[in-house]
Amino acid sequence: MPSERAMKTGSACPPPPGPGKLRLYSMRFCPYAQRTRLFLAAKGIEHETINVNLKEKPEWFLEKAPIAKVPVLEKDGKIVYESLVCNEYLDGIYPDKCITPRDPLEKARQSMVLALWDAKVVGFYYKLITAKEDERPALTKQFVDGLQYIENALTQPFFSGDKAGALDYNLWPFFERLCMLKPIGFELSVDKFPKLTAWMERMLELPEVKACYFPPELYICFQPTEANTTLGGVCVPWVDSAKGLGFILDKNLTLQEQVTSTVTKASRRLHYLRLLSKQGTSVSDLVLVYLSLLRPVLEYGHVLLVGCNEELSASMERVQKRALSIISCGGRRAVPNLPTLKERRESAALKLFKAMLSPEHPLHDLAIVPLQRSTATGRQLRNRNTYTLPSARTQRLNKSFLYCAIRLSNENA
Ligand SMILES: N[C@@H](CCC(=O)N[C@@H](CS)C(=O)NCC(=O)O)C(=O)O
Repeated sequence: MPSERAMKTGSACPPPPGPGKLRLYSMRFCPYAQRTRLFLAAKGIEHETINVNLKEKPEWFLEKAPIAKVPVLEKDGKIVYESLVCNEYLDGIYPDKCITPRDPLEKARQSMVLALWDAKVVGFYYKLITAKEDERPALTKQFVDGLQYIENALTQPFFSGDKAGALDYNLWPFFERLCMLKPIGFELSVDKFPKLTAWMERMLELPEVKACYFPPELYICFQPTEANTTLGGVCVPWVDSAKGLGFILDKNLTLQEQVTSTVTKASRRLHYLRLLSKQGTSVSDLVLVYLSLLRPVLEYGHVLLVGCNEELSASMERVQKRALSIISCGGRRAVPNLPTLKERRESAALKLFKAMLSPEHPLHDLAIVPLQRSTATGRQLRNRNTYTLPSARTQRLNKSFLYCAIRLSNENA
């Protein structure tokens, strides 16, 4: 079983694998490590996996693997690194179900296609992921031109012949990740790449591919965020914090902090309501003041608070109750029934989500990401009115606007 948490700097070196046991050092989302995971799965090799945090590499990992990259194999005190080397090594020490071609010419052919991949495609793929908007058209063209070489190299159902083989497994991880280019406008089209798209469908059916597969939404979560993003055709830079209408929105801001800040600001404004009430302002005018001066503070960006807990929700609701109590002079005057802030939050979240489903909406690209599932070629598994909620890795994600809005939409479908 892979170690639950990736091991990082300062972690103790795990004891070596027992005699005859194989260990893979990996990183869950590394395409190169996936090459080796595919070989291990296809050959049915028993092994253990240790995931390594590549941003904070453990000291012991650097000692074992001077190249400092995954995948790395360890067996009987011996270390092997580099994905292609690892895979050939696996075929060497576990000769059953040999995947590497034995015929020298076929082996050379497969290596040459991989060389084309390295020279003409993969670099543009990585550049595209982090490219600025104005760099994308040229990079996309180079990427598409490079892919054409790979399309042309596919002359049988699989790159390796009738069955998937080394070249298929070594290329596949990058195709599984093509979904990461969708938000920036690239999709592998059937028209332009009929052979590659059909190959992808075939690959997705293989048990070894399924065993090592991650759905698009997971890759998109792990996308580097240095790149600018486009909303409604406008390039929007990623920032760590932004100020607006007296609020500072920070990437580390918690729902608790945001709610506390809005409640504090709104509560201060109750003072004006009290003054106006003492001066004999009518109920209807006081309600107007509440609706235009106070409630907007409580509702600033409230769709983002749709997943907040009961306690936070109640603290906002209390401000509205105090306002209504002031307007009603402690219950002596009749006041209109106002919807709860929670009801308004949920209906605003639902309304925004529905609007985002329209391709014209500037936030459309953000809405469709969670709705794309498992098919790497971009088929949407969308059931007329309900949407499949992708699994959320964290509570925070699960409580975020899109997840809550999808749930609300499904409940209302
Ligand atoms: N040529 C290597 C590339 C492996 C590679 O780039 N792995 C990445 C993760 S996807 C890595 O370990 N990066 C760590 C680093 O560069 O510091 C192979 O085929 O194994």
